[in-house]
Amino acid sequence: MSDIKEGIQNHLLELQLEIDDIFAKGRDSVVSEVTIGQIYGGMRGLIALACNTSYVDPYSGLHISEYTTDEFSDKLPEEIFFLLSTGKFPDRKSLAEFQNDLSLRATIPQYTWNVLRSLHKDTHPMTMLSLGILSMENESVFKKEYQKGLKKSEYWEYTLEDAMNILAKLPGLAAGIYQIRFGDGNLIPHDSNLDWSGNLANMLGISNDKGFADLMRLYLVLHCDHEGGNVSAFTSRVVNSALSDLYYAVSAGLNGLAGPLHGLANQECLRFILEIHDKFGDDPDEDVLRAYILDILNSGKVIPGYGHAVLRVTDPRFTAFMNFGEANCASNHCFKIAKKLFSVVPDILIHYKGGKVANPWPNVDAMSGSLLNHYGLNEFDFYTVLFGVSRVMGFCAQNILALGLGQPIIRPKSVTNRWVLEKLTVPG
Ligand code: FAM
Repeated sequence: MSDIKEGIQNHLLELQLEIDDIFAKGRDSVVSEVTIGQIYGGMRGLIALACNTSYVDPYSGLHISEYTTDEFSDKLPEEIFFLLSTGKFPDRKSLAEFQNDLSLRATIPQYTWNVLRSLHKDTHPMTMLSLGILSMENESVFKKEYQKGLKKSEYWEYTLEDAMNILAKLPGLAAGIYQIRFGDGNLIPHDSNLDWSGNLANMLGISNDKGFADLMRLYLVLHCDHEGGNVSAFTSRVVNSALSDLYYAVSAGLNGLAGPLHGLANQECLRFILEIHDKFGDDPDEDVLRAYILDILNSGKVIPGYGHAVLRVTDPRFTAFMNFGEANCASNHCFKIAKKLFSVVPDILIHYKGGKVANPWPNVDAMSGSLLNHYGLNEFDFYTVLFGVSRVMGFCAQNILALGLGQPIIRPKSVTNRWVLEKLTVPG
């Protein structure tokens, strides 16, 4: 048995013991009540899911297992996937075994390239990523084994197989999409001497600067997971809970990530920064910037990169990117503007609409695009693909653990307006 599989098996036993303890202490205890406002308001704040890969504390941000963003941001994505799915970092031997296994599975079938090359030239790269994964669904090991007859306790093992196959192909798939959509269509081959993010950096063929490979590593680490209730992770879990295999579930999650209020926000952020650069140059005066921000707000638009559904502080992932920028691209015009926005926007949002903005601080997207721009990755439409490559680690880990814990199909109850009105007029 591979070390990652053994690690997941042990982790599942620990998690199951915790759940047994929780159930023994109060299976019927109430931890959250739902208001009518929440029913009509995106279920915000409703505690209705368990997710053990990561959690987001409103004040200290993303934690994977018990590690804070600061404690894992210097790792490799492979180590992060190990942590997400086993609850522990791998030792050197387990990491090498895992990397080798991924390398052996990296080849992408020709029919996937045929599908991607046949699309309209304006197809969004996120559509291509989602379709690329879906095109390989026939390869699902889970599906084949399920058709032969699988025990419920074995579901996670074949889902792990699918996860390994999908993860292994992602850097090549993303880089190939970049070449087909924005380059000359020639694919740079996978190099088994490079690690996962190193391969992505190399196959994109944008920059030989070591800083670019370092940025890809950091990017793929910081976007990996954000607990279970966000649009993409939840979508992926709902789809997989019907035992649609991981290819369907990953593709579905990516479709959610493609929305402008979720993963697409990062491309909006850089567009916004470049607009500021066009209007006011490299070093805009803070008062000019303030007036510009107020104009945008008064026209009813949001300030990209600011605000969050859960966080109530500056996103530690933003801080990690800002530190990277200070060290590697402090003189870049976009980085300088992103930094200046950080000193101007929160104070405006705190007072805007009488304090209605729940979180006036920057999220991860406020900085990431400026760093990509520094290394010459200027095709905004591609940014969410990088986010997606990373976030697939979270989708895979969440689904493996949920199946391993025997979680059932997800099926909350919806109600009609008439039902709600009756409930209000006839309490109880
Ligand atoms: N600029 C202006 N107004 C904002 C705002 C911003 N950056 N963030 C929130 N608000 C407004 C929001 O529009 C709402 O106003 P209305 O009630 O009039 O519609 C009010 O403040 C309360 O919203 P909230 O409770 O603070 O935020 P939500 O939890 O509803 O939404 C976000 C969270 C992220 C969708 C929202 O802050 C936003 O639209 N931000 C800009 C887009 C963005 O940066 N998205 C990135 C999200 C990122 F984390 C990711 O998933 N990649």
